[in-house]
Amino acid sequence: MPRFITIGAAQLGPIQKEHSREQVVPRLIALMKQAATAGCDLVVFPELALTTFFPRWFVDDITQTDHWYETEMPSQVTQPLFDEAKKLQIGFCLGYAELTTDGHRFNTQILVDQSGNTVAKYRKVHIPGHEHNEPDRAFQHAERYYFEPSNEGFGVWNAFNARVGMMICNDRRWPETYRVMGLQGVELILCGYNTPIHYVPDPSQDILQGFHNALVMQSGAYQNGSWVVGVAKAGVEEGVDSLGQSMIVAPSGQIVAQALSTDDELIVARCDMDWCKKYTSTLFDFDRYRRPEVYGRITEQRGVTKD
Ligand code: CDT
Repeated sequence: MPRFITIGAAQLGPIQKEHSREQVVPRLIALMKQAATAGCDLVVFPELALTTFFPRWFVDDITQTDHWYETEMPSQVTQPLFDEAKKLQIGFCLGYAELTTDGHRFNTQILVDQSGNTVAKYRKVHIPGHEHNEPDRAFQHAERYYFEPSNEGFGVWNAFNARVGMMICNDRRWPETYRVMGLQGVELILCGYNTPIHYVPDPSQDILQGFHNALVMQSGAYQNGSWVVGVAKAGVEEGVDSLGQSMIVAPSGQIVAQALSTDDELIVARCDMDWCKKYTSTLFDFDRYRRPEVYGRITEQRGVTKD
């Protein structure tokens, strides 16, 4: 009996600095309603979906930035999203900045089921960018100042009648991310991202951003026999252009749906979780073919050694 999940990737256009959560949440609800009309069981929103991508500014006193973070989820302002999900019987995945009661700051993504209950929380593991102000840059990417890396790793949860994992933005560039989930039988990986196009120092690399975005998610999907849903916050936000090209990738590595705009845009695919087996029971039958005894360096060392 095939296990289909109809999934909506709800790309967001820019959220400017002055846009409040009270303005953003109705945008998310509008996309959620579109997804429900399209028959979606689950709708996926981007990384830091409630605010502008604030790590582009450096502020000397981090406590002055608390307003960018959520201290509770749902909160009064995000509760309508949970209520709408319950009413429409649709699940969702949402990225936001989390400030815990004991003062820890994480880049977080949650999975909420069709009853409006949070069933999983993931905190970003690979934190890119820099931790100090770099005034020579046109804009900052100070994620390492704003967020601590999670040590909780990559969980996989039973949800939506599938094995579901999550990753956030830069995580998608690392093969280890997918493989750790692959080893837990993942069938569906949900990923929000904010990818500035002009961050790379060599401008000739700008045109490769879209290629690399697709490359990592397509290869991660194929090599682990999993669906991957990558969802962007796109367009020109506070003068910084960010990649769109949100996509849904099949376990074959093929892109089955892709956003065309850099605005709020929903793309949809009907995803058969049993397609995963075509890869995980043949070429990527881990139990049969993997050789962990010769992969020790992957966990034993961080950087390159040449001796
Ligand atoms: N948000 C995020 O992780 N963005 C990174 C770009 C970082 S450039 C320092 C990405 O991998 O897309």
